[in-house]
Amino acid sequence: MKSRAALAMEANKPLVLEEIDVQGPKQGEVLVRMAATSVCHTDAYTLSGADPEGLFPSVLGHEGAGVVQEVGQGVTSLQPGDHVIPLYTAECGQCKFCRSGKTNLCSAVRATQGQGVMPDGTSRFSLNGKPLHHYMGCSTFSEYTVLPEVSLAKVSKEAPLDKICLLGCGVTTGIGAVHNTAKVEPGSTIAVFGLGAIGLAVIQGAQMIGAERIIAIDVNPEKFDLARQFGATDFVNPNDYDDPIQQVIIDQTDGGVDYSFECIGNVNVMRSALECCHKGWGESIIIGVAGAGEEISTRPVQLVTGRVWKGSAFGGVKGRSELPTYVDDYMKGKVKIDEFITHNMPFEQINEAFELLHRGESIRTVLHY
Ligand code: NAD
Ligand code: AHE
Ligand code: ZN
Repeated sequence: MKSRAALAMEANKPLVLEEIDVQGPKQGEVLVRMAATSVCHTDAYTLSGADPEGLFPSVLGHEGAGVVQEVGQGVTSLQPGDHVIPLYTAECGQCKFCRSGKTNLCSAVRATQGQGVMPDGTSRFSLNGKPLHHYMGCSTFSEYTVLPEVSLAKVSKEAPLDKICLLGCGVTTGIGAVHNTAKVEPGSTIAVFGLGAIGLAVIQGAQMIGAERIIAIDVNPEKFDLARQFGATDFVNPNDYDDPIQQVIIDQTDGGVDYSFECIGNVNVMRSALECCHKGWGESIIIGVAGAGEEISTRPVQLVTGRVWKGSAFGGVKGRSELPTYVDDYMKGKVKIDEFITHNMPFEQINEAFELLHRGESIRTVLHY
């Protein structure tokens, strides 16, 4: 079938709108019509060429929601008409990772996903007979996309797809990092570096848990208003200080925070986020994604004296089992999503959505098919 799509033809160039060919679902696969997709900073990162797994030409996009059109042979858990959220972190329930009870990082389709193909090693997308790569197992920048069954969470049909698409990455990642990875306790003091959708979702998660002080840090002070609405109590612009930002936070918190979250993808800030944690128990969670070849460093004494460095992918959330509850919680008013959506546009304006994100003018732009 034909599908409207925005193609990443080469690094650092705008996406190109094309009508592509999409093959039907094979064994264990599902064809989905996306209703809406948003743009996460990770899409911009891969398009920039900094992602060691970035492939061109490809169909990017991983934060979407849609409706099942057709299922391939052997698919038992989904049927046409089901409402679904694509998962870049699949959940097969059977691999060593899924059975461990220690991680959400399923291994069922991760290797082929990173190679931009379906689990059988081939692509379902093509343009003029030439294959296009899939992306993060989702490729939500095509109206019709094909995913493995294990990469789809079935959710309530009551929920608006053009809102819950944000649960495909940003909102879930931030809330999950607080609840599952850090396991923040009520009364904690936390620092959040970077106030895009991820940082704001961390703030939301921390407020849900009853954190006492939530320090919001960004070099763009325009982000502070929204951070306050989500529950931040303190606001710091590193550019307002001569001291290193970790020292500023330590001075403001009687020795450091209980938990910090890096939501930018800057390895220097990752160091600051670790070092602003309290001696003896402070934990720093890396959520931001850094470019190829970049490395983190700190003095080992930072860890010897009790600080802990951790990372979080998709907030440690197991998508197929847990996302339906996030959707229900949104419908009950327990999880905020609408507040992240600063812009709505037709899908064809997707390059504008990237520009807004780069200029720091949007939190999330929802693109409607
Ligand atoms: P965003 O661009 O909307 O937000 C980033 C924020 O960081 C901006 O407000 C910007 O002003 C701020 N910032 C930039 N440099 C800064 C600095 N030196 N100090 C303080 N603030 C600074 O991005 P986003 O969509 O919220 O994504 C944030 C990061 O999280 C990206 O690296 C993205 O790839 C990553 N991410 C990771 C996961 C995961 O599962 N680990 C999931 C989603 C996104
Ligand atoms: N491709 C990059 C890794 C990128 C990365 O860390 N991705 C996050 C999700 S970002 C969503 O916006 C993630 O889930 N990582 C776990 C995984 O399995 O990749 C690289 O460096 O190769
Ligand atoms: Zn993302």
